[in-house]
Amino acid sequence: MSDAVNRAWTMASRPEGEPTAENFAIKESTIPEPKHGEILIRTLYLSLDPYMRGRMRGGPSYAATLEIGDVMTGEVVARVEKSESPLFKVGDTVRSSIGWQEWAAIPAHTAKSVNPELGPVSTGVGVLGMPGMTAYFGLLEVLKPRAGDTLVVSAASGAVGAVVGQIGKINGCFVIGVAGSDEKCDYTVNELGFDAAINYKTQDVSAELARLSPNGVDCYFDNVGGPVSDAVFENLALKSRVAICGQISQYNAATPPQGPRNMAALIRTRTTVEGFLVYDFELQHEVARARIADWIKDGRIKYKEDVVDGFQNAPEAFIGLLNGKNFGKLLIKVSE
Ligand code: NAP
Ligand code: FER
Repeated sequence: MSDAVNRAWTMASRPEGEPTAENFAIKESTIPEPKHGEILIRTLYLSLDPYMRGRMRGGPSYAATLEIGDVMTGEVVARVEKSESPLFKVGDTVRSSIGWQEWAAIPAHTAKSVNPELGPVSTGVGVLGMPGMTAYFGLLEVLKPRAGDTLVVSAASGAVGAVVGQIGKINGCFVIGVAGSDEKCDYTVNELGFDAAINYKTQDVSAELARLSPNGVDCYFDNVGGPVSDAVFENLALKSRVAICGQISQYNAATPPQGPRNMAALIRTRTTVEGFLVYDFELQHEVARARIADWIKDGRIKYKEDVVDGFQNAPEAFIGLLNGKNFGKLLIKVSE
């Protein structure tokens, strides 16, 4: 890689169904010079997240969607290489939504500082970043679990799910994870301390939930939708709560999503279903970040990162994320 060239991944075409390599194209440009009030940053880690599939689709969203030729949306952890601002000095680590890009000159006030004392800087877009915040607020502010509640979380070994289950344990819940392989299930139970896990690819999720929690599921943190959610809906407890965090099983659907199919199940149980966005709680993120950092130091929260080396590998890794190939928070390591 030449240091004189900045590379960015753009959306070359809109995917129909599962994205393919042809939907992405590299665009090269010269590395910019920061103007007054700007900083030049170099990406260390690019965060790959499921929401990016939605940006490629177009249609209504809380955020602008991508047009053909636009740089792929994304947040990076980056190092300040040049500074024309008193806000940051060379060598500082920041977070910024510059997209899938190696370098950028940005207004310094738009960068968020990453505190290296809280943990490895990669965690700034992982357990201490957007996914960690999502887990914290979706669980504690949307589901509001009580000690003794049964909490089910789907995509349980992933960036969000792993944190949900562990905060559930800290709050005295009986935690059941649902994940797509035995290895991921074993990890949630043996490493993260979940009470049980169900492999939705090989087990009957509804029957397993009925066996593990005969009094029903009080809280369901839904990351996936589709058949896994159908199975959970069959097992809800009276006055249960469902937080709709994500519906990843539907993101590659070529046709509009079908279902949820068994809404009638919610009548008898008087269930509340609530969607949320991590940004709804933005003003409280710093408090959550500090608490999660403390729990990591105390050994009460563990995290796993799936680090793919090389900027050129971003599209392939992203396609894998939508298929369950990642095991832990997916990151691209872009530079040292
Ligand atoms: P992740 O769990 O680290 O990775 C995605 C995982 O989804 C895959 O590893 C795979 O795990 C699972 N998956 C893929 N296809 C599936 C399918 N058809 N059925 C069931 N599971 C499937 O990703 P994450 O970053 O933590 O995100 C998890 C969810 O949270 C996503 O739906 C995302 O959109 C959502 N989210 C929402 C917000 C918000 O503000 N509302 C913020 C962040 C994330 P398995 O191998 O276990 O299938
Ligand atoms: C996500 C899935 C969906 C996410 C945001 C959305 C921040 C928002 C969707 C919309 O605006 O329609 O993982 O993460």
